[in-house]
Amino acid sequence: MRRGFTLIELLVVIAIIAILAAILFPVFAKAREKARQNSCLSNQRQIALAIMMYTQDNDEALPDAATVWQRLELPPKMFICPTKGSRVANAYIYHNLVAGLALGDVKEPDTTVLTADGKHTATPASGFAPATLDNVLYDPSDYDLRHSGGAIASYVDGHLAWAKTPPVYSGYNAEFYEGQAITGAPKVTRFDNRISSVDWPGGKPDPAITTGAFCGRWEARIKVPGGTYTFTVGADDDGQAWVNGTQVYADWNGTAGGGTATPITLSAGYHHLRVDYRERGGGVNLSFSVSPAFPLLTTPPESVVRVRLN
Ligand SMILES: [Ca+2]
Ligand SMILES: [Ca+2]
Repeated sequence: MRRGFTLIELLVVIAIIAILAAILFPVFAKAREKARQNSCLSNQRQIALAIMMYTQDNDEALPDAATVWQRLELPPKMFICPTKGSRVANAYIYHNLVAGLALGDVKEPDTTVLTADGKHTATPASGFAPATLDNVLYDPSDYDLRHSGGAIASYVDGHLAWAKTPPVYSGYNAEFYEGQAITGAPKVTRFDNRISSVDWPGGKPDPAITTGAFCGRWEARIKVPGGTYTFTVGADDDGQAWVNGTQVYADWNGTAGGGTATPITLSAGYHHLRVDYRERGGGVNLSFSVSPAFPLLTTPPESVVRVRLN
């Protein structure tokens, strides 16, 4: 006798199919996102390459932020991230703090972002005028964390990586000297993300500095919006700061305290900053601030895990 499916059997089959679908759909969705991510990665690789080719023809200077996107002769589809959707004509951002720099001035090309997944319209923090160029990376809030909770970025050395929070260029060339004067060859040279004694275990900037009396010097090429700035070195003993050779903070009197800040008006663009610190002994306390603050000096140090993609 021919027998059809009972209602129960039919329901069981439907339930099994529903369960399988529930298990597999997220897998399919992830696979689709992975494919979109790969397409985005490939776009950014081409964009980074185009920027580097332009740089080579431009006396080794990176393009400026205002015109970078017009200069890249790439098909428009290269600027579309499939995850973001085709309505956004350019889903990428170019790092403002490397814009216009000579390649040789980028001290850590392997950790310095060139381009990244960005929000269509950059949103610099208030007060950072002149500011609102589209598709420019001003600060970490401009990253669009659209790929698995993170962003893909290209770096100045040519590699690409995914990170939850890609770093923003920020740092100083630091030198440390033993003794009370900044003379001769430094005992330690390194790259610091900020000027502060907070990270110094036992009050020593480096294990190579063994004496209680030592000096530190930090130098950076800073990029600022035009305005009047007040630089302050908080030092328990002595600190001083110079911008383009003009002293903007003075406290080199050999005793605790005693600093005077002289505000300086700076044009928009790049300036040279130098900060000196002298520690005579006892407590060690160093801080540095600029008012109004600007991104180079306020970005937190890079401590993010990056996943290299090429
Ligand atoms: Ca002093
Ligand atoms: Ca001291």
